[in-house]
Amino acid sequence: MPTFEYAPAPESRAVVDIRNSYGLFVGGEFVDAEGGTAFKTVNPATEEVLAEVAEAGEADVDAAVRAARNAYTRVWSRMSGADRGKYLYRIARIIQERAREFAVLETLDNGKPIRESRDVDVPLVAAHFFYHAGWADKLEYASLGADPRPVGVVGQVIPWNFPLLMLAWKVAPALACGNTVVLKPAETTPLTALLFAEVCQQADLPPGVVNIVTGAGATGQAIVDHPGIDKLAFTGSTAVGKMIARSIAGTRKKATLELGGKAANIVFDDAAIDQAVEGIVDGIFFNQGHVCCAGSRILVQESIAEELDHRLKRRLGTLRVGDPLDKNTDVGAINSRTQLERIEEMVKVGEAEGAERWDSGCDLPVDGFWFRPTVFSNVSQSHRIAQEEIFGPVVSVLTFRTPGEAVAKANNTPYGLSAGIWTEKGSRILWMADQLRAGVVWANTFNKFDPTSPFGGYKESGYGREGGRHGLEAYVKTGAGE
Ligand code: TAP
Repeated sequence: MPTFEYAPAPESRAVVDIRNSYGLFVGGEFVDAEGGTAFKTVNPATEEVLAEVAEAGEADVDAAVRAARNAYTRVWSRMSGADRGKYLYRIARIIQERAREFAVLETLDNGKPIRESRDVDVPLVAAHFFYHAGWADKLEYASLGADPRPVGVVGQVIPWNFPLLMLAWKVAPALACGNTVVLKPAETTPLTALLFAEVCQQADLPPGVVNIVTGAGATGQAIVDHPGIDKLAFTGSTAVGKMIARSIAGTRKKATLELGGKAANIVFDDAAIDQAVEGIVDGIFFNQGHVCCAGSRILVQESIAEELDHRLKRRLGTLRVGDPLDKNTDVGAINSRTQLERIEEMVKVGEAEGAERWDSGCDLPVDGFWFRPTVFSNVSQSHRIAQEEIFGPVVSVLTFRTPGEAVAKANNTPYGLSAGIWTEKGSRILWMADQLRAGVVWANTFNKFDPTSPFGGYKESGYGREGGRHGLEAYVKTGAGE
């Protein structure tokens, strides 16, 4: 099908001022790492080195935990909820004021289209801080239990797919409840967290309330193992989540784990089919499919499978893959070479298993890390591409005949993070939502996020909830406890 030609509409990167090198943010200041080691962060769309970032070792993590403890004991846990709320409102407003800067920086460091960082990530980040600012002085009315009090110093480790948004999901509730934090962003996407550190300075947040230590897995492990951490909040892969659960077993540390997913997006024969196609596109090609709750398995009722296949592929032919800073771009760059290799490997596995591979055939830029929107059909339940997370722009299509079969297939995965249902029938939506073992079920939509709504998984997708009133629970202790 012919597609419209667009003139390029690149967002200017002049709005961001990236330093050559960054230190760690500890006790309200940027400091050098003790060992003096650093790593580079690159723009995945061009492979250009954006900056050098300090790598925190155990001594740096220890300094950050001590700064957080100091701030907790002396200032933050003693402050009234209303006063804590004022800081959170201030942070939210500064993020809104600097929204364009954050969006461009996120797109440069992560590879996601500017359309998404500008219209989804950054507005949701501000919304999370506004929402939790509102809770700060109302915790005793949140049905959390008697006398809700902060837990203490919280260690937070986040992934690269929504770098600033995952920071907001972690930092906003922790601070609202009176905790202080030591956060590690992912190695490939540290820059917006470091810009957030500047926002903390601009908001005059008391030093040590937020500490940001950059580094790779070993830095994350040092946070997990530090005896001064009272609670851990982790988002990332199920494999690392399991390691963390093992590391803290037998300690007094509390933890919430937000892990992987393999969501079913279920399309019934009475669904508005073009809307369902848009929902599928949003479900798996949003953020290059680097989404834990991505609708990576389409379950389509057999009678409309052929029509859906035709319409979906026609639609995918119109997706624009390329320069993430171009406002016309639908699908940006894969976040890293490592992730691209993982996707390529899983696609080879799918072909070897006998599934039928199709891709949109679009041109790809020469430099950087790219993958075409890809559809696998003739997939069966036992295929690895139907069971394992690919975390890229690749979707597997399976069919079903009855609602019962759809439920059985949707639930047949080690994960349980999200699911989608497309049907005109309200009673079927309610019945399905009741049967599906998924933390979030969307009906006639997909990938909708809101700070007021709890998010989290069942089974190997982890435990604990983030967002909404439920998300506060992990950040308080109640009753007569110590
Ligand atoms: P991971 O390798 O698990 O990395 C997540 C974070 O943990 C990163 O900051 C990582 O550091 C750090 N880390 C790695 N090894 C660690 C260790 N031994 N101890 C402590 N921290 C450690 O995941 P990823 O490949 O970056 O992200 C993709 C995965 O995250 C997918 O499976 C996806 O489903 C999942 N995810 C889940 C959600 C939710 S909400 N459930 C959201 C986003 C992503 P480095 O990156 O610097 O190595």
